[in-house]
Amino acid sequence: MSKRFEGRVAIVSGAAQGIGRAVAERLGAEGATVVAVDILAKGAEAAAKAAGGKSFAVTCDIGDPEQVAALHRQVAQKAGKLDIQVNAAAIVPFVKWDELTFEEWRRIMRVNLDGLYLMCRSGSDLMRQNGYGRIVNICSNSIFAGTPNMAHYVASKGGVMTFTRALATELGPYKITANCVAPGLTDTESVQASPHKEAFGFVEMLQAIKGVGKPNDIVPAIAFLASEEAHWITGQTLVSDAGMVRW
Ligand code: 4PL
Repeated sequence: MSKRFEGRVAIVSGAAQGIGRAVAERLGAEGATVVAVDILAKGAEAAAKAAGGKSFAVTCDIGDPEQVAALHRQVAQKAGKLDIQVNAAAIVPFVKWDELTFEEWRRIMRVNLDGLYLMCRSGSDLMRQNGYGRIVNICSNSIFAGTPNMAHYVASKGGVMTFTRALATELGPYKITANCVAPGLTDTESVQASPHKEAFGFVEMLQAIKGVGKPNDIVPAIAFLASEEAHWITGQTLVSDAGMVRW
């Protein structure tokens, strides 16, 4: 295992499960001090332990401005800096169009888009003190496919992509990159807990390369964009979905 993240401090949100958990483990294995962030306290603790070294957990609802501010204050105090932030925290809903309400729309926007903004706003303020930074936001190939039963999620992830473009512009002067990875349907706890799990066969039919996507299939794209050598790439969205969408 190469050690691309020795000496780096990396926040991973949504670290309790799924793609976030796999990223936390990989960054830790490659030498990073991982701040494992999740609203699920036990899961965040387990992820920090799995990441090893001086990694630690912070319980945080990313939709709450005060909790996000407190998170970054704690990182500054305990780790002294912030080099990398992988924003994987998101809610993956399954709601039939006829049952979608404004309240449900807002529940998803609050975390997937408002929460991402809050994390990037205060995380990048901390990175600017470094003159270095890597932000990797987790998008979804559903923004290209228009995946059913999650119109609000698709809208939130479209916002993730376009916000990341603007963020790249704003943070370029500080040598901070901001990019997205857009996974396809992936075998995570959130997907297994929802009717999305019934879609694996259909999704596989559309993929250029056959198989069921696992969190560790997505990790390499994220780790690359989080690495020092990806310095010439910013504002981009990299699709990692075995070729389900290719347009
Ligand atoms: C193709 O991001 O990208 C289902 C559930 N199917 O969350 C997703 C596809 C889902 C997706 C997604």
